[in-house]
Amino acid sequence: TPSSLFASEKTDSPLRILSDRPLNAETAMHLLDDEVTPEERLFVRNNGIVPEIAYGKGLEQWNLTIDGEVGKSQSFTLKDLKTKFKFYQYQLVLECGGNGRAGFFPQTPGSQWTYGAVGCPVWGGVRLKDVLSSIGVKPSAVYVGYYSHDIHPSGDKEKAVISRGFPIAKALDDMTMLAWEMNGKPLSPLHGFPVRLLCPGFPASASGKWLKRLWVRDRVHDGAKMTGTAYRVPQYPVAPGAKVEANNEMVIIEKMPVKSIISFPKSKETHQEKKTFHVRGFAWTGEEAIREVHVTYDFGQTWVRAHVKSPRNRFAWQRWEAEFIFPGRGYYEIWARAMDSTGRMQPMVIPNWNPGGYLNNAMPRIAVNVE
Ligand SMILES: Nc1nc2c(c(=O)[nH]1)N[C@H]1C(S)=C(S)[C@@H](COP(=O)(O)O)O[C@H]1N2
Ligand SMILES: [Mo]
Repeated sequence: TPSSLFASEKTDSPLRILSDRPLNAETAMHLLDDEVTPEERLFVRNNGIVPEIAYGKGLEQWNLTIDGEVGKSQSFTLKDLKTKFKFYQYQLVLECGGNGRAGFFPQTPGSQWTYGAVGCPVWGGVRLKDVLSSIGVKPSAVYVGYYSHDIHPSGDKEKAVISRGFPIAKALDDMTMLAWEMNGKPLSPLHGFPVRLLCPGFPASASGKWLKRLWVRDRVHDGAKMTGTAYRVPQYPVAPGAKVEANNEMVIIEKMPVKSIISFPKSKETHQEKKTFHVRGFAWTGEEAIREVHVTYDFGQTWVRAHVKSPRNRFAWQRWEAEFIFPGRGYYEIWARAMDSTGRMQPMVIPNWNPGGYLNNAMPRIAVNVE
């Protein structure tokens, strides 16, 4: 039964389970050191019960219906998607809007993600734009909302677990995909088999898994977890712990902020005095690209500029690497600070407390003992 499928898949995996019903699991920061995140190291964030289609049951009947503000509603089989449109492979960051939630004080409800609700696999599929253009998008189109096959934790099959979306302009961006492959293989059950959305640069909640329907709408979508406080932040900064009026004072999260991880070395390792210290990680942003990364070993007094590689494509994370020699023995902390193409940098402390605990992009930190 679907409920027995909750946690079984990832229990011997490198992931740390935050909850098993529904399954939420993240990756330790030092296990995110691969340029391309392998499937077993990609976090899992499920709002409900994994549907049977995820395991291939009923695959022959599966299709994706697109309706609403389009020239002609149409249902696409997997074969249609595979044969009628050009295939693309893009490396795209997938990051939960709640990644880093554990840093907020006062604590906010929801899974207490630390650094690991992020990854950057290579996704294969088609551009949503090509599929939409094939049936025509009406000038009245404003937003695209997705519907999926997963089941509400209450077991009520009529109730959508999560039905979010994005503005039509984002739907028509070259990098917004309908994907059926991750790292050259069919999507795994937990990551959305047979077909999922990838809406890079937006919180991963926009990247619907186990797709059933896309509704092109003449207004902002109002499906499950689109309204109220879900995936919204206050329009203006508020004091930690403040009450915020759900719909009036909050806005839907769109672009994700500039952020980085330190993927090597692991925190709390020992390093030999006078030997060159090598540190590396990845940086990404919902904007165009990463411009610079700096690291500090003395709480922000001295900054070392990292070498930053170009991304494989827009919305892929970028490798950064730095090296230096510690001034002497002792306890050090390494902090990394990325800056993106808008000139925005990661803050030093936890920024912008908000009731949902979203968008903590404070600098990542590790400890090093130098002997
Ligand atoms: N159908 C469906 N799509 C979904 C979700 C879900 O619960 N159901 N979770 C969303 C959220 S909140 C996140 S962060 C990402 C997680 O994707 P992953 O589990 O493949 O890492 O999927 C998104 N798409
Ligand atoms: Mo998420």
